[in-house]
Amino acid sequence: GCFADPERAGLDADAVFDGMTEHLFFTLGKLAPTASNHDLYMALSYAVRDRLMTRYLASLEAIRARPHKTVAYLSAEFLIGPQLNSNLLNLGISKDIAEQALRRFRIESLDQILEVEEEPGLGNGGLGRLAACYMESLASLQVPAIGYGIRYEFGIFNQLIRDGWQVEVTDKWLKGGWPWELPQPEEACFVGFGGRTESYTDGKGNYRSRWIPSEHAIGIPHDVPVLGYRVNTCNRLRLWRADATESFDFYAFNIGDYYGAVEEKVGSETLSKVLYPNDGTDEGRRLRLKQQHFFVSCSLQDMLRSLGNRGIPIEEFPNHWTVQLNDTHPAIAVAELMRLLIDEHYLDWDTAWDITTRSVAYTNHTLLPEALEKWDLTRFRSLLPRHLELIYEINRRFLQQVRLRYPGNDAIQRKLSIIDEDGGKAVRMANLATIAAHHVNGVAALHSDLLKRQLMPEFAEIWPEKFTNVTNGVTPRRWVALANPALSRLLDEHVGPEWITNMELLTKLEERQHDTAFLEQWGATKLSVKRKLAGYIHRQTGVLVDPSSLFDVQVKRIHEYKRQHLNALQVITHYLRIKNGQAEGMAPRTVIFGGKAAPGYYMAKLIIRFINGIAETINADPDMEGRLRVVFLPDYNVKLAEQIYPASDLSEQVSTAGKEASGTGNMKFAMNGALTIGTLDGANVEIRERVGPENFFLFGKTETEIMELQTNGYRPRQIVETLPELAEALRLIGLGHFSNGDGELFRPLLDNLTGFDPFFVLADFADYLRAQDEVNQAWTNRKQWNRMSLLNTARTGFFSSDRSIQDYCQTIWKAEPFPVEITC
Ligand code: 26R
Repeated sequence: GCFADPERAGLDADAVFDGMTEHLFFTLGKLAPTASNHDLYMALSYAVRDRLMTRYLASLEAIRARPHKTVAYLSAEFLIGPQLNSNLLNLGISKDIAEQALRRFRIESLDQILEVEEEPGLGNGGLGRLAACYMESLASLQVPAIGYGIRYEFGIFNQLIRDGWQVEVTDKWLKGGWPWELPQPEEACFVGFGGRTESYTDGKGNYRSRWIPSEHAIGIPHDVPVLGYRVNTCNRLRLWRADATESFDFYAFNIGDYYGAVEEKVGSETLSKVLYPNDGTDEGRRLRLKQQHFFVSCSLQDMLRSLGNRGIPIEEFPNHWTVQLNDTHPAIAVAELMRLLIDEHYLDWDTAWDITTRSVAYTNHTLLPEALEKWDLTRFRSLLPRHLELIYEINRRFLQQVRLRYPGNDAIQRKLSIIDEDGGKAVRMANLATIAAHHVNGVAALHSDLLKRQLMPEFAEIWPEKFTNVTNGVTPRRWVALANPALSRLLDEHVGPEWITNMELLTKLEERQHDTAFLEQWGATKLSVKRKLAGYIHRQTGVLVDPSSLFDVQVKRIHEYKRQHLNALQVITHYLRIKNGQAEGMAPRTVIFGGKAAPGYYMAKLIIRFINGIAETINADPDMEGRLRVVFLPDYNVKLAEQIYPASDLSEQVSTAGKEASGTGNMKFAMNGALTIGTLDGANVEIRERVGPENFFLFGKTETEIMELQTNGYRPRQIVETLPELAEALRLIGLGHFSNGDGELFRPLLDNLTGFDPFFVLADFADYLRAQDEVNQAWTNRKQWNRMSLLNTARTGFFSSDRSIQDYCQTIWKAEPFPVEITC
């Protein structure tokens, strides 16, 4: 059937204008002559949203009518970024058409309207952004999928820089109204917490357990349509907002104190209030586990309900849903699915376990021990007593198998147990996820290998077929087509527009690698994009940068393992060489940093202060003019990232080998023609293999060498003695040269580096400088550089998230495309 009046959903300029006019008047209550840019943003967004609805409803209806396996992507974070431009692109409303409509409201460029869009910062970094790229690729590949997560009222904090320090500001992304969500209060779910369990005998004489929670929350789904590129498939992102419930005594006992009860309800923090900004270190906040259980329970209930609605028997669950756990944050799903199947749907243990293990798979995103989730046993029991019982039973059955396989090996049992018995007892979420999952995957070849050989060797021995790799990817729609229209035009011309859904076609660019005129055009395109970023930098920081200088960029969360301080030390060396008249042949550089530090991560915040201190000293020094500029761009987010990647010449991927699971920024840089200076870590390894070692600046110790150094005893102070340039840099820092004479400010950083240097910054320093000199050499031969840049774009099609999703579909999900027809 037909889902809407096609007249109302046209994609031409007149139809878009009519849609905007109608929404301005009827939805927003505004008159066109006095409408603000924000009003026009809202009007255009509503008009675009209308045009998603036909596809959205047709996609839902197609699945209802003809059941097909659907991917349920469970993630505590979805860093989806701005929506308007992405939806325009995927619908096929060109910038030109949008501007024709906007001109009738006296707006000259679409950019003026895109500028006012607030982005939902519902993620910390790589993990959340990956989930967003995967949702876009799933829809573009026409695979039925639903993303389940949390609608945080406050996303990742906004970052200000005051006196060189990071200051966190609440992210009120909903304040102006967010037009992309559809609340569905009629599909609300009820979730319990706390209380106790109770055993009873059912009508058939079976012993059973049931949970009597002491508290409840209601989850209200807020659905965000996710349209694929030029297809009818429009999947959804279902984000749960928590509402406090009126406890039962609200009606029964508190009648006399109605206002008191209301105040109590209002005062109780809602579960979906805020995203925890702790990327990397688990602060073990009780509310985090509560949030996790909340969204996971709602999501599983939703999946079971959809089977019920369609009259599908519950045993069929694994044929209709494939449940992917994005790290361990949703790993409570294992116990919650068991509870729903056994306690609420009365299945026996074996049937429930069979359903669970055939449905659930787990992706690991980090090996850092401090980021592996563990929950204190006592607190876990007080929040989820029934789940703990089920986990004990899962563990008992599993350890039974382990004993049979490794008789008398107590150590292996202790290591594999879901319950950590050393020190304070705790529940290990990675063990729970691994035991239940039919597949466990890492996110880059090296990472998956280390996962198998270092983090989980015993699990891998028991279940070798379970462990696999799916290398991460990024969506070329957002990260090339939208972010870099200038490059996209070049690709359209020389490869044909099909590259956007088939990135491997970009290898056709290689035909041009010796074409001087084309390489000049390639360089000119990059320069035009750099000019725009230079303008932004000037407006944001007051620093004037030369667009023709080498743009050397490191943008990502601030973390010691990512080694922004290694880069900062390189900058100081560069500065000293200029100061000492040893900078002959050193090309002008602009070193750009961006990223947020977790608010409780002292060393990361000090690194931000350090970079800003260096920037202040260097940018104020007349000797540096035209030679070196340093910029820290505040509030790095998706919107800013879209400006930065296309304008970069050099991508800094300098993590300690073995620490960065994959990285995805590295892929965005390379696709946009930046060359990488990097270690053999995460996906850098695969990027280098694909672009060719001659088009990649490699440095640093390998993961194995780092391990050896660690076991043989590492003495960073000795390294300082052998490297005069490093010693001089450290001496200046200690004298307060980058902190207005305050020699104490960066003391903790210096002590850390010369004392322990846990991330081997000094161990890699000399080789890093050597590679930076090579960068400088290569940049001097601009034709050669442009050729290398072109080859980076030409050869990184593999890192499209379309390829990642195809891998997941084939090896893990056994899910297939399901084209949606619209019959109007
Ligand atoms: C436990 C909690 C505090 C927590 C720990 C760690 C919360 C969030 C994280 C962030 C981790 C899991 C993360 O974002 N990992 C990143 O995942 C990316 C996508 O796979 C990788 O590219 C990146 O290398 C990895 O650090």
